[in-house]
Amino acid sequence: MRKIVIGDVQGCLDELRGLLDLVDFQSSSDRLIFLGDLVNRGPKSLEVLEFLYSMDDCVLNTLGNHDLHLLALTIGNRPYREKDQSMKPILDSKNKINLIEWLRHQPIMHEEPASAAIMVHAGIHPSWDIMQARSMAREIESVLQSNNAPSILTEMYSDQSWSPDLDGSAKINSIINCFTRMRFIDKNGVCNFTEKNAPKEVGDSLIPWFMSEEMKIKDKSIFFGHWSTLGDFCYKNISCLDAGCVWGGEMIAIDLDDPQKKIKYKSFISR
Ligand SMILES: [Mn+2]
Repeated sequence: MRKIVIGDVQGCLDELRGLLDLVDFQSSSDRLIFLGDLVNRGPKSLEVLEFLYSMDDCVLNTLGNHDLHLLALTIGNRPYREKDQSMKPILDSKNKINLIEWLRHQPIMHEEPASAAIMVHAGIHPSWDIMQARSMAREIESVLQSNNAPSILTEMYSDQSWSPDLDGSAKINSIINCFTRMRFIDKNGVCNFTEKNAPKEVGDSLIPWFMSEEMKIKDKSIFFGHWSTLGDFCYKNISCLDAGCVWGGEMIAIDLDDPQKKIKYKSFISR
């Protein structure tokens, strides 16, 4: 059984179908692991969700910030705004409840033990070891699937960084931010959620989370998306698979058995 990992889709259904053709995807024997941000900004968010929902038994998605934003608009109390318009067809869909329930039951972090691989949308805080990362992920997943989900989803819009002394909603917010929004940290491990550029355009005061000398998880491959300005990028055994398809770049897939080989599909969107 092949395990195929795919970077950010963001409503780019046509490119996703093109990429699946390129890798000769077979739903009867292959598994797809998405790195989050299935929806928003691109032209066909509803169609992407419907397509993946229809293949539920061979698909999983590590939740991204845009996926959580969709949950906040539907089961949370986040008000709809003009910039959410690419997700309006989902909000108006007759199938909304099924699609949203499917999405809210997806993991925050996924592991493939046979490949010693971890998948997350944005990152894992360098100070977390694997046991801590697992327990944080399970905590967020159980909250998202609980009756507390509406308030958590409504309150998650903060730039709360990770700190071991947090508790309550500040702790929940910080864990969600690390898994789904993190790019840079400072030398004290404090997350910066505003800088979105590539590392070479950013001063020395900020480093990518995965380059931290404090990085506790060293013996596993980590695959993440979210960082389109970083693009197709590897550092040691840590790989970014978001090459900004929705911004006119490419969508990337890898087979976990041969992760060095990137399969790329050019976006139909012009830059
Ligand atoms: Mn993202």
